[in-house]
Amino acid sequence: MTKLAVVGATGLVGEKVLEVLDRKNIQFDELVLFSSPRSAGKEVEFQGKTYTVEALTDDKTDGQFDYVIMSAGGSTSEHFAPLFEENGAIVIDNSSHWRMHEGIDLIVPEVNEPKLNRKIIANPNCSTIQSVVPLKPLQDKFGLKRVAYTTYQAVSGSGLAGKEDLLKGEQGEEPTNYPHPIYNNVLPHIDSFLEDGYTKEEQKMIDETRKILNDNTLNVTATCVRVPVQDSHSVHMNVTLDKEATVEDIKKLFDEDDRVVLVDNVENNEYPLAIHSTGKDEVFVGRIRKDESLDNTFHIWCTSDNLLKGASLNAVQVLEQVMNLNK
Ligand code: 11C
Repeated sequence: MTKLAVVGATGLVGEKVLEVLDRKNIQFDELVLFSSPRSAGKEVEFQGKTYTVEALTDDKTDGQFDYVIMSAGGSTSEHFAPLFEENGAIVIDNSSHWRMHEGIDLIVPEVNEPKLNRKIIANPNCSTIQSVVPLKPLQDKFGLKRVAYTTYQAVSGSGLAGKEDLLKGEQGEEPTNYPHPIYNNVLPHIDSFLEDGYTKEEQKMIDETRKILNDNTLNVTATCVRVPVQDSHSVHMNVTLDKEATVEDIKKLFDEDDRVVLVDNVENNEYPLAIHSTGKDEVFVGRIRKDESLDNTFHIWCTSDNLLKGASLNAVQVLEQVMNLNK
């Protein structure tokens, strides 16, 4: 008998988690849906059954859960994930709270496997997830020396509030989520600023890339930018390899690797696009070029659906991975 809880079931990511659980036909016997007190009582349809969403309270963590997927923000995860863990569940957490904690696995199933020293597994940041998927085959074949990211992130990364700000701008209204209008604009600012001038989002990409690729000495830098796009993040990666490679070597590697989809026919204007990534599970790569200004360095353009591979799909893939480990 397998019992699963989804926390944050009525949020943008939570709704997608339910969609992906259904689409991938993940097998479990009992499902409980939790939300904030504000959304408690809402009814949600799943596989022909109506579920009433419950407010999560401390006593409900003792519900004999085997697995819990949480998409409810950092402070909820900080408080409730250890309670679920103490009560025997494996928790897959979408927030940034636990990612860099010692002993907590930070997992992208195409790249690494949980060690389960703790029963909380962190789902990485959406931009990091789609980036490490193509970086892994490069790391294995050629070694990585340096990665410089520039991101072009969709407003759905900020949840419903981000989508509302874009809509407000379209209607000539002032933003309420971002500090400036996102409509007709580009904001070099995601999450709060740190003392060194980087944003938390940039620091997350740097730290999480090193942790997932298991290389604390990898040189990584990032500039994270919000663009007026509804869904799907685009990431430019400037990657310096250890071993000599050509553009053709990299294209061949990506073409033969199931973990990414190569779209790179510039003569037909074909390259990865946010609008083609939305609603798809895959990570798309293209515009592979040599950076002639540095030794053994390449440009790569990468797109993926931030709510799917960047969040819900990755969480459900982690669930499948741990269910298989537990078999
Ligand atoms: C964004 N990447 O687009 C963020 C959303 O660390 O899980 C996810 C934040 C996180 O705003």
